[in-house]
Amino acid sequence: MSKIHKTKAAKPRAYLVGVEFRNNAHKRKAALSLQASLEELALLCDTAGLDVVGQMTQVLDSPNPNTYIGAGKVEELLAWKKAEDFEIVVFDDELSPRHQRELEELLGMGTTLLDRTALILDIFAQHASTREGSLQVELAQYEYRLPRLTRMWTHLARQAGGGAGGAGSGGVGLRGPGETQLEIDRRLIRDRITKLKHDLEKVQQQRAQQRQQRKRSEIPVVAIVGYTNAGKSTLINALTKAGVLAADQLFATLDPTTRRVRLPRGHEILLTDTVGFIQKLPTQLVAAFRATLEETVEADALLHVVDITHPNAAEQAETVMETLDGLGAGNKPMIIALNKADKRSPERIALDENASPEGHSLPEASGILSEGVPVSALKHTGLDHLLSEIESVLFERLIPIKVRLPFKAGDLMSMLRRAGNIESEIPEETGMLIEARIPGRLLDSFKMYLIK
Ligand SMILES: Nc1nc2c(ncn2[C@@H]2O[C@H](COP(=O)(O)OP(=O)(O)OP(=O)(O)O)[C@@H](O)[C@H]2O)c(=O)[nH]1
Ligand SMILES: [Mg+2]
Repeated sequence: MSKIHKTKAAKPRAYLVGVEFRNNAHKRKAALSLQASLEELALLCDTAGLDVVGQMTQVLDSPNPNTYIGAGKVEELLAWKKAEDFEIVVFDDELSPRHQRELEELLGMGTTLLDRTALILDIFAQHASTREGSLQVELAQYEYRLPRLTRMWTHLARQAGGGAGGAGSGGVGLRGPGETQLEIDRRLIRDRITKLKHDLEKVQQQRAQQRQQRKRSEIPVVAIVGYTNAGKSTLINALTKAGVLAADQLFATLDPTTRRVRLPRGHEILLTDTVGFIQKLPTQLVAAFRATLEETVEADALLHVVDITHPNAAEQAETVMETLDGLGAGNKPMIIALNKADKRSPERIALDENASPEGHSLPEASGILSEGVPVSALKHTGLDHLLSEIESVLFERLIPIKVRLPFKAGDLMSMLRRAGNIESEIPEETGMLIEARIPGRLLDSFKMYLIK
């Protein structure tokens, strides 16, 4: 195919590279197989507007110190570049700054090298719609780029300078004695990072205040969590007419939306839809999105939405649980929605039941999924059952707890007497050792003092 036929509207052509390590130290933590992970990478490319034209894989003991993949594989990659005429190469794992540099040099100008992290950051940048969202993504992007800054990226530094308090008007007169352009670029980016953090802090104070108000209103907050594209936004729309964008894209939602929902037996909750998770979620993103993720961390309970029709539903649920643990939200009361039940035709279920263990992962294989409520957010089925389950977890079913409450926590003591069942109280020097049963919505209030 000749370049002459390419129009401006043609999507950039991308080629994927995935590596599996035999050596345990380099093994991926995520449970997905190499092929499943590359399929997900292709979806990420699709969401980012890239056209995937091919992929290569390699099994290695450990990464090549210079080029990540072996020298022979680099040759093969260059040959494919000639044959397929792609302008972007995407690695499925995060490349170190050194690997990035070496590979960029070998690929030459005119080929952009991305890794999974850069791709996810790019999608977030495209989808950010609020000021807070944009600030958070920009911060994550600069944190990612700073150690990887090469001459190729000096234009980015100039953009960064533009926002750093007027310091960036061409950089003329800024150059200190003996400072190279690269050093100036690094400094401008560091300045920009400082400024972004400062701006974010201000925006986030507001959010924290709103959350505080919600807490005081005593209406329990349920955060919808789940793998990206599981149907979280479709579900909040079905339950509340929230009007959140739902799309067959990864990371369609970045900014939290909260709506009030009345449960079947009359209790009320606040339901929050927020950003989804994915395996190998970039650490810079988790750090930058701390405020957004607080919505999840501070919730009274979690509604975990699983796309039960996905071949890797169990691994995805596992990834979500791991991410929640990492955020310190792993022990909250959880209601599981097995979504897209409308897609599970009888044939499909039969297929799943005969699947080999490493082929289609049976969702049932993952313990938590056996307790889920089948729903279809799209067709509005199972929703009453789901709401009823939420109501019972938050308000009706009692959870046994053991807490050491200091005397100064008198408000919690009276909360226990009012809404819980106290089973034993043992006075100690500084407080009370208490065994009680409480409704799930109160668990979060006691987490500081929890023994069991
Ligand atoms: N068949 C079927 N499709 C669904 C269902 N729920 C959601 N979908 C589709 O799944 C895709 C993703 O839905 P979203 O609601 O945007 O998913 P999300 O979890 O909010 O995804 P992100 O915000 O991108 O992380 C959309 O194309 C929805 O139409 C369902 O119950 N059945
Ligand atoms: Mg969404």
